[in-house]
Amino acid sequence: MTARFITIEGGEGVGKSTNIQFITARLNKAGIDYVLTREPGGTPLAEKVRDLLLNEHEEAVAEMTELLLIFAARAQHLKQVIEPALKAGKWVICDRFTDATYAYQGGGRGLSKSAIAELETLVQGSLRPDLTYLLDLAPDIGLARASKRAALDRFELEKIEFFERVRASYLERAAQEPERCVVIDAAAELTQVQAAILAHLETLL
Ligand code: Z5A
Repeated sequence: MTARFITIEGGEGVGKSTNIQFITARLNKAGIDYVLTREPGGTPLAEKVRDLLLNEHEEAVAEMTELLLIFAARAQHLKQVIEPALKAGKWVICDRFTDATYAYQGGGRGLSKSAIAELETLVQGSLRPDLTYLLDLAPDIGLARASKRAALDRFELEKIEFFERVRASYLERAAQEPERCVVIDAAAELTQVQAAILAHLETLL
């Protein structure tokens, strides 16, 4: 079976972690060899960059610094984990990838999408996900779900307008690439969300 690079995207608390567990359980059942990973992070060095990105600092983090840190972590992740796995014929299931950069740094922070596209090509070459599940949910509901967990990180401290822009950017990208992006209504009951994911996933298996 051809190696597949699948990403799961969406705003805070949309259910990415919950549904990734569901997806990998189905892959296990099908006997598919896969690597489960996440961004920012996925290697020891990239996880250190993740800490820098998610934690608050004494100085404000400049938008461009944030963008470059994200791509620095991604370069390491690609080299150490994603590319070797795909080369070895494994599937890669990744919790967030470059769509998140277009959504958060592009839509949320207002950085130029052409600058993001240039870095995307520099760091990834022609590598893009084969398939992306975008879990779509109104930010107020997602943030309420997420707030039940640990302390808020640096992104979660942003105002609701930031997350509205993130959501709009995700939906815009999904509309531009409908053959890659499957938009799932994450406001539905979990069983319904998982039924929608499964209906699509089965077509790959
Ligand atoms: N970031 C960036 O800016 N640029 C980039 O390029 C990349 C990332 C790659 C990483 O956070 C941060 O990095 C992120 C953007 C930035 N911003 N923040 N924060 P992350 O991905 O690690 O964390 P997150 O987005 O905050 O994810 P999360 O909080 O872990 O949420 P989740 O995984 O999507 O949700 P969950 O934990 O599966 O579910 C949340 C709760 O809702 C939980 O109690 C579930 O049981 C419940 N749930 C799930 N589904 C349902 C349904 N359908 N109904 C009811 N309740 C549900």
